[in-house]
Amino acid sequence: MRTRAAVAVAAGKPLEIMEVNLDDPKEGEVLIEIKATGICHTDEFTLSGADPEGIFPSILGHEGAGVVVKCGPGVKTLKPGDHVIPLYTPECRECPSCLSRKTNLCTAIRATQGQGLMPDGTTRFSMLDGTPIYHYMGCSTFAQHTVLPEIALAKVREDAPFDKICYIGCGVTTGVGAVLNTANVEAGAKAVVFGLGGIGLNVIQGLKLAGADMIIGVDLNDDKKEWGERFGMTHFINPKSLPEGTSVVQAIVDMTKTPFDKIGGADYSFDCTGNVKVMRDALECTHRGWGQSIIIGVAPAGAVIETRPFQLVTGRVWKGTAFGGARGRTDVPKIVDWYMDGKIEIDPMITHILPLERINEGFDLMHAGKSIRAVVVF
Ligand code: NAD
Ligand code: AHE
Ligand code: ZN
Repeated sequence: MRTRAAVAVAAGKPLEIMEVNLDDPKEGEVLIEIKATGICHTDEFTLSGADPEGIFPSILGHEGAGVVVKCGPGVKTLKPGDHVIPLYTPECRECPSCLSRKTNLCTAIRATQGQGLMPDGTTRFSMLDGTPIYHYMGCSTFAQHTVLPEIALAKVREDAPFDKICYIGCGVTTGVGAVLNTANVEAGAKAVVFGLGGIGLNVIQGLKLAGADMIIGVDLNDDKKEWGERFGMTHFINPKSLPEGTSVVQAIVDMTKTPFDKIGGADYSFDCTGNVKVMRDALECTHRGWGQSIIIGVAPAGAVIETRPFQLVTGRVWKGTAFGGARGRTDVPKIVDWYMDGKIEIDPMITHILPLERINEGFDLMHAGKSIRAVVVF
């Protein structure tokens, strides 16, 4: 068939809207009509050329929601008409990782996914002249139709609006899950969130759910203060506004001291910037003996994190999380329920709705710090 897509033709170039060929789903695969897709900073990261796995031409997008159109041979758990959310972290329930119960990082198809291919090593998309177009994160939601393996689709309830629940395909689950699954934050905790964008605000929302007492937000953009407060942030720091000679680490340590605890430091911190210097601050502002820092941000090719090993010797813990530690087919339908039951918010974070033809404006809004999530509707 033919479908419409925003194609990443080369690193650093705007996406090009074009008709593309899409082959039928093969064994174990499913053809989806995408109804809505969010634009995540990770799409921008790959488009910029900073992703070591970036490959072009490709169809980016990994935060979608849609409807099953057609199932390939052997598909057992889905049928045409089902509402689904694509999963860049699939859940096969059979691989060593899934069976370990220690991680959500299913390894069934990770190798081909990273090469922009379906599990059989081929691509379903091509240009009208036959040039292959690569898949992205196994999802390619910047297309009106796409093909995914059955294990990379979460079936969700049919009364949930596509233009909101698409955000559960990455940002919401990543932020809320980092708090509840990865850090396992307890009531009364003091936490710091670095970067108050589409992920950081969901970390704040997760911290509120977990009953954290002190939620400090850090961002270079003062507009994010109001945004953080809207979801439960209790204190805001703009590192650029600190008095000369006061580091962001010192400011956080001072804010978290009490008459009883004169050491200070956050119980938990979360990096939602992808900046390795910020990651270091996020670790070093946590409490001696027990502080945990969770890396969510994705850093460019070649970037490395550093700290004095003494920071770890003295009990701080550095962790990372992908997709908030969520097992997609199991957890995503529950998060959709949380949204539909009013337990978590999504609507205010969807700041812009755009047609596919204007998708590049969504990237411009992100660069300008003017959007939380821009969502493309088909
Ligand atoms: P975003 O652009 O919406 O937000 C980033 C925020 O960080 C902005 O508010 C920006 O002002 C702020 N910021 C940038 N540099 C900063 C600095 N030095 N100090 C303080 N604040 C700073 O991006 P997003 O969609 O929220 O994504 C955030 C990061 O999370 C990206 O690196 C993205 O690739 C990554 N991500 C990771 C996962 C995962 O599973 N691990 C999932 C989704 C996104
Ligand atoms: N391709 C990059 C890594 C990108 C990355 O870390 N992606 C996260 C999800 S970001 C969603 O917005 C992830 O899921 N990582 C686990 C995995 O298996 O990719 C690189 O550096 O090579
Ligand atoms: Zn994402």
